[in-house]
Amino acid sequence: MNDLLKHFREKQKQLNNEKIMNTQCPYCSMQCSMQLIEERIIERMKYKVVPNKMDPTSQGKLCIKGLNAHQHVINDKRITSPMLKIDGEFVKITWDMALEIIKGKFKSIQEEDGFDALSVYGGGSLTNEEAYMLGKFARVALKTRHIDYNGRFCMSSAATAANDAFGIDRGMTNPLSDIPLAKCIILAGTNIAECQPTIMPYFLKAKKNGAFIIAIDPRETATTKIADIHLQLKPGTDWSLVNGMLKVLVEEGYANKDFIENRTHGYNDLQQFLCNIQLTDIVEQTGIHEKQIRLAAEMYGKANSAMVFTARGVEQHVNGNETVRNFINLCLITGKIGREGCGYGAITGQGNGQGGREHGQKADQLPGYRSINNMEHRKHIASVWGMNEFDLPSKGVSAYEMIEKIDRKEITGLLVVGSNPVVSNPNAIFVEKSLKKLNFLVVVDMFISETAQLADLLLPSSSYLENEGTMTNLEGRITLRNGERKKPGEVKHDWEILRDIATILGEGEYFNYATSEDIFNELRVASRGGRADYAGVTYERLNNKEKLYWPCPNSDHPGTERLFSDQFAHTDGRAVIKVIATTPNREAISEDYPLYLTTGRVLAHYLSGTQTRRSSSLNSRYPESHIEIHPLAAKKFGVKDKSFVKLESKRGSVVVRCKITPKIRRDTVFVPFHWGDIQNINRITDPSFDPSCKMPSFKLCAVKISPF
Ligand SMILES: Nc1nc2c(c(=O)[nH]1)N[C@H]1C(S)=C(S)[C@@H](COP(=O)(O)OP(=O)(O)OC[C@H]3O[C@@H](n4cnc5c(=O)[nH]c(N)nc54)[C@H](O)[C@@H]3O)O[C@H]1N2
Ligand SMILES: Nc1nc2c(c(=O)[nH]1)N[C@H]1C(S)=C(S)[C@@H](COP(=O)(O)OP(=O)(O)OC[C@H]3O[C@@H](n4cnc5c(=O)[nH]c(N)nc54)[C@H](O)[C@@H]3O)O[C@H]1N2
Ligand code: SF4
Ligand SMILES: [Mo]
Repeated sequence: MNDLLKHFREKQKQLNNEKIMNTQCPYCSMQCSMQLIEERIIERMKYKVVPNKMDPTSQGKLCIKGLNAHQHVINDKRITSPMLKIDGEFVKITWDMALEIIKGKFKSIQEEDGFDALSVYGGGSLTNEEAYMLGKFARVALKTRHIDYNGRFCMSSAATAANDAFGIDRGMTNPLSDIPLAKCIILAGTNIAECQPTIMPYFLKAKKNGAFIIAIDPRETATTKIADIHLQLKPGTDWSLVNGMLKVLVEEGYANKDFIENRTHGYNDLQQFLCNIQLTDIVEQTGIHEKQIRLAAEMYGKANSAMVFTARGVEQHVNGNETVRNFINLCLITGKIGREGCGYGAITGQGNGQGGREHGQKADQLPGYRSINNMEHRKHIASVWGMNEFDLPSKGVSAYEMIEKIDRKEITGLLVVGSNPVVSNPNAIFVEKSLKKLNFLVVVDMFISETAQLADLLLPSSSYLENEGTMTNLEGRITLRNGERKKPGEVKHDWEILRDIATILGEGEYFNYATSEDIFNELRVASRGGRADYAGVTYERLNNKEKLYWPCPNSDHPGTERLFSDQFAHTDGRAVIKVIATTPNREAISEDYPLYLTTGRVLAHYLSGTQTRRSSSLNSRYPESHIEIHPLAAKKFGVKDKSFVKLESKRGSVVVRCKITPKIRRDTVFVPFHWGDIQNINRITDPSFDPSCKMPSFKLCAVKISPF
């Protein structure tokens, strides 16, 4: 640029009142970074989004959601002051009044119903600092055991499986840069093309390098299109399909004897079990041809390097944990883990899906991935928090179980921070009915979501553009998001709200933070020595653009890009192979309910849709929900393309637009879950859950369909 041009540009910036904000997308686990350029042209604001070419994860790419994320931030429906419900209407009040009301209500609930009658419900969009603080707030300021978060519905089965198999749970065991090095890739129940779009170039590069890609999904999606083989199985049968692949791998000599002997336990039992199962039974269970099972196994077995990825398609089932274990078995019996281009990844979902599950907003957990039932862990955290370990409450119950407790009036007060449970919990009609029984519901949000509509008190929270803090991406890499935009109106950051509530409850001394960095520095000490050790991560190192993956135990430590190179995280250094033999007890199809329903996402919307339905560019792409149904099933049940249809399960019904497509199995229908009210698909989903981790069966229930 010559000097004259530079001068013009500077003048233009001043005249136009241009503001450049560095930020990160608030949506998925890729956490793509970007600049938002806000320009005032006379009275109108103009926005331009520029991807960050230096971003080591997104490599200068953004998807449609990232490009339009700011639209919800500037939406005039944002709540900008506390609001109290009076005679069914929300009325603006001051923060002082709001805090006084909270103090009065919380104290009376504690006195009348006990400390555990108050509960806290968090989310994976919160920064690490806020997730950490929420856990501390529940235990220290409210003295309740009842805290859980939406990650229960997201990562819990994969987390349990990884902890049990490897001794540690970090979504991906390898950095993204390992993907192009893999010669075979399994994508099971993951629709990355719509859910983490900027990860796609890594897989396309792998394909260019000769990788054989195996996709496992009951539907053909933008992701399965890149696969060399698509196993379009019956929903909920992945565990069995993998048994077939394991059997072929063992019989064809692909088991890695050295690796099994030196680095694992449990192979002999698996080998014996596999001898006794028949591929013909697996073909029957899964609907996948034997030739395809053999081909998938052989391609995985003979590849020098290979990676296995799972996501919610295989995880959100009553046996999600076991299904993930079986996918991990593939890596363990072949020794394809802990090396370049070899590993496992549960592709995390929310922006801070990874960090949000490490620092204590889960019912059984303390910061640094510590356990609340472990005496040593309790002692460490109590000392960091400056309290007596015996005053730390014990383990609470999972998110949906908290709703059940609310229904039974064992919990009478609830604080929701960053979730919309009325849309995102299974069996939503029951959830809404239960929340209405609460004595006091406080919701902290940017909008009046379906859950916020039920609140007694609403507190306005800041957006991603305004709130500084760290997020941990799908690789386990910690990123620092700036918060350069001024908060509108009376809005506060979640951490400020929690600090102010703690203070009015008389517990302010434990929450004496002035910045998010103050909280992070305490988190570092709390996580020190834990499984998710952040002790060596500092704002300074992150600002200097160091690429830090946890564990990072001290400030000289470079962070851990690839896990399990020499040993696993169990005390004996070995991983555990497990036989997955049982048929899960899931809702079966019948004459009355003849179709399988599975649920998921579309590219333009995010989760319960609170944010993306308030973004004009995103909402115009998908203004309403739809059902994908096969042409033969549509004919059988007399439903027409583009018409409204009624979909019913034992629990309720929804009305959605019919989309006839040959891309889905004949026995299965698919509905996304981004809408509320009569289009809320969770009105009909099955709340049965995996006993080990309490993951509900979002991906499978029995339904019937009829014209509306
Ligand atoms: N656009 C968009 N992106 C998102 C999100 C969003 O809401 N919208 N949410 C974020 C979050 S929090 C998450 S957790 C992730 C979720 O990311 P994904 O898990 O990839 O998304 P889903 O669409 O829920 O499910 C993935 C696939 O599983 C398939 N599936 C359903 N049942 C089965 C089954 O029984 N077996 C197999 N093998 N596959 C099955 C579905 O057909 C679907 O294509 O996405 C993140 N990214
Ligand atoms: N049927 C079906 N149901 C599902 C799933 C499925 O696949 N199928 N997937 C499940 C999964 S994986 C997930 S992760 C859950 C997610 O479901 P939810 O927990 O409901 O997630 P969101 O829609 O992101 O809700 C976040 C709410 O918090 C607000 N919010 C966003 N950021 C912030 C913040 O920083 N602070 C505060 N205070 N508020 C904020 C948003 O405006 C929104 O109202 O849904 C689950 N439900
Ligand atoms: S939604 Fe995910 S892939 Fe898309 S821009 Fe945001 S972080 Fe990146
Ligand atoms: Mo999720």
